[in-house]
Amino acid sequence: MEILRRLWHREFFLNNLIPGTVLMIQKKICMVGSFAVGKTSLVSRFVTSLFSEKYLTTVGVKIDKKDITVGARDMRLMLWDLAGRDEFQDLTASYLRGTSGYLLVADGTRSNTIEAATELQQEVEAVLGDVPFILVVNKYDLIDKWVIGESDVEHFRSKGWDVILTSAKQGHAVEEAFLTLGARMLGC
Ligand SMILES: Nc1nc2c(ncn2[C@@H]2O[C@H](COP(=O)(O)OP(=O)(O)OP(=O)(O)O)[C@@H](O)[C@H]2O)c(=O)[nH]1
Ligand SMILES: [Mg+2]
Repeated sequence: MEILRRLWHREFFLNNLIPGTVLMIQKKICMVGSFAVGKTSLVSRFVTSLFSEKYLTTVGVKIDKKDITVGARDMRLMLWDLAGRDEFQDLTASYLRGTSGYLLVADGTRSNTIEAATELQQEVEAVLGDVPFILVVNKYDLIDKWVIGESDVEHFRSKGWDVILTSAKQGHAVEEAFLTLGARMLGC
């Protein structure tokens, strides 16, 4: 019995010494927002540095992972890229289970997507409670066609929201959005 106990302690000790295994914090985050705002493109830019002009709508959910470092801490993000929706559905609630934070994505060229984001945020908060999220207004490369202006962004910032303007196409501020969410989930 004593030998077994010692062996167990040795295994536990070794496991905890291997970087990236037991000590790695893992967090599930969700991409939430209307259709075609660029949720999949943001994940793809962040994980593989690639972008495609082709629109392939997401069916159900696609899960990716990416390891990041926030401060001195390594963290594994499990990225749940949900199908676009303007309204909350029961399905969303089941996908959200266990989520530690989310990117609420809108398309700067379509005002209805920011309205949908505001409503979705309330619905998601009703399920998850007060977990960190970032409002991501995407397609910054099309700024000339944006209908979401400075005052709208200020409005959300004045509510205490983090707002980040991104372009999945050009890679602008995409990493910043995910890393900021990572930092918020660690309470930074
Ligand atoms: N110009 C520009 N186009 C973008 C950007 N991000 C995404 N797109 C385009 O917008 C379309 C939709 O992108 P997706 O990433 O599939 O959007 P989604 O939110 O995942 O869509 P659903 O899965 O249907 O909800 C595609 O044609 C992309 O190429 C961007 O930053 N700039
Ligand atoms: Mg998608």
